[in-house]
Amino acid sequence: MKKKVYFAGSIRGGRQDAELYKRIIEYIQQRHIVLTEHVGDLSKSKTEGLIDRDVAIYEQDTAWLRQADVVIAECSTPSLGVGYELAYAETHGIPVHIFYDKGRTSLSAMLTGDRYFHIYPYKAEEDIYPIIDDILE
Ligand code: 6IA
Repeated sequence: MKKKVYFAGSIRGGRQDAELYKRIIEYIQQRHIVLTEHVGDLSKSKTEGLIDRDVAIYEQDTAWLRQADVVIAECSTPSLGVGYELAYAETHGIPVHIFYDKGRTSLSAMLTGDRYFHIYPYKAEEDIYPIIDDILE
């Protein structure tokens, strides 16, 4: 069955992993629906947005989170927005799966210490995809 996936990745926290997000999103889209395709949109600048636009972004993203079957987050680049989304998903009972590159990131204890989250430290990008298959099967 097709699942609705909320993919979370850094935007204003820094766009250095945007290409990685794009590849993960495209992988998931082969069989499922990604509600947050813009997270992997390389043409969008991280500073884009005005305060009133930000209200619309917040309203849209939290509505998508409530509808999602699952949240998948790539957390190698720290992001306040992603951290907020993960806690929001937990509060709403949505399963949360978190990936990070253990060679370059030391994940916050607020994530690694929360037993609600499923956390996958990975060594190489190709390790991510079979785990995503298991999560979404
Ligand atoms: O604090 P951050 O900006 O790094 O937070 C990133 C997270 O918040 C992502 O997982 C998104 O779901 C959400 N988010 C942050 N900014 C936006 C946004 N900006 N649009 C949609 N979701 C957002 C509009 C322009 C953008 C495409 C560059």
